[in-house]
Amino acid sequence: MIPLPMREIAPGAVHVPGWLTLDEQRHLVEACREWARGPVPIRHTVLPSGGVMSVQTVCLGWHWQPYRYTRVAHDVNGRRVADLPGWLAELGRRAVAGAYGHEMEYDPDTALINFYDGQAKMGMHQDKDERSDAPVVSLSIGDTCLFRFGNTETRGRPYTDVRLTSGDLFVFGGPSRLAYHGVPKVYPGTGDPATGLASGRLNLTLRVTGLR
Ligand code: MD3
Ligand code: FE
Repeated sequence: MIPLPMREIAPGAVHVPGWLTLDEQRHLVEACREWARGPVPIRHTVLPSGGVMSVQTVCLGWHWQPYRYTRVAHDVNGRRVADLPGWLAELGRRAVAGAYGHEMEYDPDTALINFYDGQAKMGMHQDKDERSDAPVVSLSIGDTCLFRFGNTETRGRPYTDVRLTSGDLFVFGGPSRLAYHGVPKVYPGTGDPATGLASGRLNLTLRVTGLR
């Protein structure tokens, strides 16, 4: 399939379709499988409201639990999360340079990896637990999803709906960093099993927490 051209959805929000090679996707799927096993296993995050997220999440570098980052996963098994490998931070730097068209300082210290089965989704939210305005890098692998990119004021309209497919890169920086966004739907059976993911969708986000 011929990838769509790169597109700036909103100031600082750049979609780069087909950015990851099939080999890179395979490597990331394999790595995610290993991280999902531990030291802090992948799980459905429980919200303070008592709700349970439908996506399953594993974290590197820092552990995210609503709504803070810690080194130790108190809400899972009390173990320290795995380090963020240097090669993944380097991939993040290449991603930002690829999307913005110039090299810049970018040193992500956490990765949040979400797995979506056919039913999973993510409601509209802002990511504001980080104390840094550095961009968020998002990498998608597996089934296509509907991604909803909103505005910084409300959960509702105006928003732009974008299909994210396997290998797509999205970088959210500048004024887009605090925009509401969500994943209303995944389309089961749309991924290429050659990635190593037989079903479902993986999303990796790289972030700078600003914590130490
Ligand atoms: C826009 N993940 O982990 S990735 C999340 O596909 C999250 O799993 C979704 O939202 C997913 O918080 C969407 C795209 C994304 C990620 C972070 C953002 C968009 C963003 C941060 C700020 C603005
Ligand atoms: Fe988010």
